Amino acid sequence: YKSPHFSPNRSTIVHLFEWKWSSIASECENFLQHKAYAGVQVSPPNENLIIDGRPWWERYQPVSYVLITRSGNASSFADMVKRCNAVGVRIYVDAVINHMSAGNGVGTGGSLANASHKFYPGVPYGPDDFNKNCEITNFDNNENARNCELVGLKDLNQSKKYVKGKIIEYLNHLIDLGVAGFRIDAARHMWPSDLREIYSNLKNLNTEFGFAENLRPFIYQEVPTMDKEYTKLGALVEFNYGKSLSNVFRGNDKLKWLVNWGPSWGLIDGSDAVAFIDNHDTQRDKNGHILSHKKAKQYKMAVAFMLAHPYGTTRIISSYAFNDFNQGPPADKTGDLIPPNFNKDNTCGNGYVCEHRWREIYSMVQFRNVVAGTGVENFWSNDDQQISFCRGNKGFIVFTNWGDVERDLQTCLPPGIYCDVISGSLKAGNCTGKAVRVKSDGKGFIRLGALEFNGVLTIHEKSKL
Ligand code: LAG
Ligand code: CA
Repeated sequence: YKSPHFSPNRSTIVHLFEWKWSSIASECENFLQHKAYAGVQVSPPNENLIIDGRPWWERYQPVSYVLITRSGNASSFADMVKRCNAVGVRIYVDAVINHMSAGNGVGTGGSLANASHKFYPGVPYGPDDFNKNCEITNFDNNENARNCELVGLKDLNQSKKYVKGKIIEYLNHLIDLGVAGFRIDAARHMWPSDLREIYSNLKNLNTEFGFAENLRPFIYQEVPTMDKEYTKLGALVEFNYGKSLSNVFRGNDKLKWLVNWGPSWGLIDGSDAVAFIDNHDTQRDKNGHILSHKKAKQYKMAVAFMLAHPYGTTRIISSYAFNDFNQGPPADKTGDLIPPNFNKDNTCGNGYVCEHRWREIYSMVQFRNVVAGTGVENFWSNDDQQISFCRGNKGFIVFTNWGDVERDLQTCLPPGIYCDVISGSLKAGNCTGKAVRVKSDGKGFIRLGALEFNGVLTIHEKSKL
């Protein structure tokens, strides 16, 4: 359950938050495959409660497991998975299986939700399929956190065979359609023993979509603290990763300490971890400690560091712009989603930020693929806010968070002239950014000013002129 089953020479999952299935299918074909992205995390595909004002979080209020949402229906979902797999991009589903909706009403597929009496005829679930009425007040208490309601969401009783069966049926349907795995929403609020049984009843990945025989789905669980009970079952999203790196690149900690980035910083083992800077929840945190597109220079540095470092399975979010917590994705008056449009320079319009289309970010995804299998070597720091390191003899990266870098540094690369893929890119043999001359001893003279647009410089095997 811990392998994402990426295609060869690919890495990184991009969360296309609130995108339509038809837009994701085109994005796989037109952009993601060419930039060597490995996968897409999609918003929950199952029917959700329609909530006034259409906040993004209505999708975390399930009404049934029918595949009808604002992102599309079952056939557009199936078409997306097929087309993305055909170009080597895997699909991972956000699986909301801990609970059903908190409110009464109608779902995106027309099913009723009678939360007051716990009837969800679209599944169907009835009152006996839920835990007691109690609110989660103590996240550290397993009984309370797992058998009570999370922010009022009706809490399913997964210890019931019937409930497990419905969840298994839903996830297996998605595996039949060709998905490669699941983000398990609110995993901390379910018993590990129940999750184990659910996972073990999942089918192998569908070989019709190019997967080898006998592959288990990739499972990454939303668990806020490092917890051995869950790492036994599958991978975990590592919240401390983005917390610590945001702190570093905000200038509250020195870059030089990144020399031992990894479990020495209190992170879980990299092979258990999905690493990310921000997600759809943390980018909306009131305290603002987590870096996001809203603080672009530092954010791009943190993402570049993540993608340059071998730790974990990396994930980035692709956002729409928002001003307040509830604000939903771009939509017209009838509530239909408005997809992004695309500018000449690759950026998105119609209210989408599209971090995954920023040159600094997709160039680092390529860097990660080029240097795969190598380690961090020749870590250098000025004993403060400037660092550089090599990935084997294949790639080299420099950061400054304070002061100008103007010196010879060991790049570990064979002699030649290389194009910095952060300030520009290599196009038809020409470098549109800064060039670095690597001498026969592997050293190159590096200029990276503290006030430049980006605080990173990156060269690698495939950026050689
Ligand atoms: C998650 N991970 O484990 C999701 O990443 C997170 O986005 C989900 O919460 C949460 N678990 C439940 O699936 C989101 C919003 C909440 C929202 C909830 C249900 O962050 O704000 O709650 O989805 O839609 C909202 C209101 C609450 C209200 C509740 C019930 O914000 O005030 O009590 O709905 O009506
Ligand atoms: Ca629960």
